[in-house]
Amino acid sequence: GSIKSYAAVDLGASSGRVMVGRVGPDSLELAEAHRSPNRPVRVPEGLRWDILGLYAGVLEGLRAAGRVDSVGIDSWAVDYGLLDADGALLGNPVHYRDARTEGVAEKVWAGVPAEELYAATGLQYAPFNTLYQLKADQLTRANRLLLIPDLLTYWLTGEQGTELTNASTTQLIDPRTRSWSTDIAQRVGVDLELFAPLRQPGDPAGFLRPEVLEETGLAGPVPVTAVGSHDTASAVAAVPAADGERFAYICTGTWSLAGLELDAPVLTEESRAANFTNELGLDGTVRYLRNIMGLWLLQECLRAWGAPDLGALLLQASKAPALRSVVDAGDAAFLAPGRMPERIAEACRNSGQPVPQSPAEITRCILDSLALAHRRAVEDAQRLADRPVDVVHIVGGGTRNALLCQLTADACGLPVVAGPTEAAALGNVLVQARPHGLVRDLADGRRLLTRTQPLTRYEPRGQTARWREAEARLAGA
Ligand code: ADP
Ligand code: LRH
Repeated sequence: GSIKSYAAVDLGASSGRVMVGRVGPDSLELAEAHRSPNRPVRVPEGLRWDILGLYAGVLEGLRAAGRVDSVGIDSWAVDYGLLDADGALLGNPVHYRDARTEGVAEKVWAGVPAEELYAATGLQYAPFNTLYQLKADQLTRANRLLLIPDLLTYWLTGEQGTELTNASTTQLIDPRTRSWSTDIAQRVGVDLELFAPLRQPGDPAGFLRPEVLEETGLAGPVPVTAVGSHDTASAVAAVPAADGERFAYICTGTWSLAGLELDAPVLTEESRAANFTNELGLDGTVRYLRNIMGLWLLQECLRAWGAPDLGALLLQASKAPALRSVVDAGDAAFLAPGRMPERIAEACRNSGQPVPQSPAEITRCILDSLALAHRRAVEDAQRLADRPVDVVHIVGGGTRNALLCQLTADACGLPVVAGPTEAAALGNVLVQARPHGLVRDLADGRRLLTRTQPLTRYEPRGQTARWREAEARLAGA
């Protein structure tokens, strides 16, 4: 028939899900087939992903999904599995929040200055960029590196590749040529032979192996399609912007990724100093954005408080005094897990602000701080790229947090359009629908989204002076 079904595997840092998208010429529906929490595991050697548990969840999800016309996988960026010469996984993939990369970047910069790295790759500095992780790893037995979605694709199909949007987070890609930076790789001493050949979103990535068909109860052949395998690339592809709209986006989940979609990278020294990244998007676009700690801050507090009811807590937070204390939600000091309520309290104390006490007060501090960081990123991006915007789109799990959306509208002084919640899965589905002629390109996919997805609009409440004051308070701290 003219309606096709696609399984979108979307692995976020907080949960892994398999969604089923049904796409017709003028319809798009998404349903959840399977979801399970993604819990990193701390073992004596460090923080690891439970990659076998995640893969088991993928198989369970495909079984629940039933007959589909193809499968696509996206996940968080930068992390990878290493394979030996026989293609077997060498140990559990290391979590990007693991401490092994401490001090590694400085060593790399001794050989290739940070300025040159940025000019060549356009990538923000983060301790976990694949490049730094590789310099921290023992690679003697490694024959192949597969980024997380490529690893799962390999397990499903037996075929190896390196999908481009996610490859752009390794710090080994030149965003102008959209290909490997052989110069940087050589100078930092990374062997590009470790990587499988580049794949473009939309490329075929093989078929489910017979064993996978058997385990999932599916009838073959079931093709796997390379999608924008970086979850943020898929999420940005599902920003429901109207034709010609001048928009900024914020992908909110464990992280907040806030910025602009551009057609060329911004590689200036000013952009580097502001720690903006140029990651690759669909159809030749660049995702020019800043990483903000995001709802991770709240997730970690909830974990410390024994998982209280989120809805009730957010209601209390909405009644707590506004902008009493703010912390720098862009600060990498919040990257590691553990003791989050205490760390937030310490940051408030050290900057001479009132120390939030109750969970409601701490939650309010986090949401005010996130909205403030959203404001700064949206303003900085417009200035650095010389591209003014009229509206901010929020997508991802944070769209379910109405307080965060309203505060972001207030802080930015711009209308916020919130939704879809499962943007990464929708972006994943829209790319799979391309080979079937149901979606032509980014703009076409966005037209379908604006017609089919429920969106909520938040108007700014005209309090920009208060946000400016909070911004100055943080800058002066
Ligand atoms: P990731 O893809 O990084 O795992 P998600 O996009 O799934 O993250 O977003 C997860 C976040 O969404 C949670 O940390 C939580 O703050 C928020 N969230 C999820 N459900 C709700 C809800 N019912 N109300 C408010 N916020 C929610
Ligand atoms: C969000 C995300 C983000 C990366 C981080 C490691 O899930 O992919 O874009 O910076 O994880």
